[in-house]
Amino acid sequence: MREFKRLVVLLLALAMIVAACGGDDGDTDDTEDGGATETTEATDGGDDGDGGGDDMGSLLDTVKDRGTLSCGTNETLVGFGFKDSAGEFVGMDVDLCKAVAAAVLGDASAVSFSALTAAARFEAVSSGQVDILSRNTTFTQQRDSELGLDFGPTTYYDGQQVLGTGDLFSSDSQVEDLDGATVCTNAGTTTELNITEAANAAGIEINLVTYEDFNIVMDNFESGNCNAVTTDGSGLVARKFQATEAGTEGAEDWAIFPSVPISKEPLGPAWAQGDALWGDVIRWTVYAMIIAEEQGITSANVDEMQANPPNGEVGRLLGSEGDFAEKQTAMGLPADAFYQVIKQVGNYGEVYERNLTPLGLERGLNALFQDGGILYAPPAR
Ligand SMILES: N[C@@H](CCC(=O)N[C@@H](CS)C(=O)NCC(=O)O)C(=O)O
Repeated sequence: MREFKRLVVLLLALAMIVAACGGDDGDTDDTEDGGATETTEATDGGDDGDGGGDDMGSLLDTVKDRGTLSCGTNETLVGFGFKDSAGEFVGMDVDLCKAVAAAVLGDASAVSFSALTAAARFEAVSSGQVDILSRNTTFTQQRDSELGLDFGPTTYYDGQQVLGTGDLFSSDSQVEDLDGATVCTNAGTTTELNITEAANAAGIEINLVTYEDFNIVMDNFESGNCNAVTTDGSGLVARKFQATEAGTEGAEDWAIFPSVPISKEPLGPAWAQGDALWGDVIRWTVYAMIIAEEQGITSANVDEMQANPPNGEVGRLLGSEGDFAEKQTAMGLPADAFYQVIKQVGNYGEVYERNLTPLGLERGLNALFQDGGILYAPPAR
């Protein structure tokens, strides 16, 4: 019976992903939702949706038994998920997977990465191919409630913008300036619907063209087939950076606009719905990195901080000796889980500086709340 249920879950999830590839998964259009509704009950993570992941146990145990974390990420997005010339995955989303592996397994390198396109990423979660999806993925109502996913804390607050060549556009350009333009993006994203809505609101017509692979989107932009491309602002900054570094003609004049993004794109990790323990582990790994930045704990001083915690929160977070060693073990992790995260991967600020600062991305909204941003973690108490 369970096997049958799992098969139905998988088939329905597949059916919906195929639908998502053809358009976008964030569509609120009635027709598409009709297909998705059926999937709602079925893709609840393969369990009864009671938060226990009861059929299969928690992924926490699976990952511990396997000895590696399976992470779905991007391989073409510089700064977030990118496979470098040595074949190594690097970037902020990649570092989050390393942090989870450090917390659970004590080894940030115990990760097996799968490179996923936007259109393929959700099936990789529902089929169990990956334990965690960390691939510049926007937390949306539909993905959370209908696609069988749960989302963790936002690791990068983003918003959608447009990239155009410097001869036609400037940083002061507006959506209205896209009237009659061919605008390109990748399939299976929030991006498609947002730009369509923004064009409607501006009373203009655009010719929206989607490709599954963002490299193809950029090829078409560079060859002039697309007048503009649109996606998360961070992705546009990353692509402009990459093209400028590669000496692409005119790339340094490419314009990113409008200055106020057309959407909210809170990016963060996701996993199969209904596994409360696994959710706690991912959530608190992210929070630990944020709290570490708040408390001034870095990969360089974490040994000293663990040995002589300056206050209770630091002691609890790092699983220091004595009364402090309880918090992480209560959630099935080693007492020093977050010490390992900070030692091997770094605090949020270190990870940001390593991956995103070189692209010219300012902290902005992604600064700690006490620095004027909106990053805020609950207390380690
Ligand atoms: N955050 C959006 C968009 C995700 C997305 O696929 N973005 C594109 C543009 S940043 C991407 O990852 N492309 C890969 C690349 O730029 O190489 C979503 O979750 O739907």
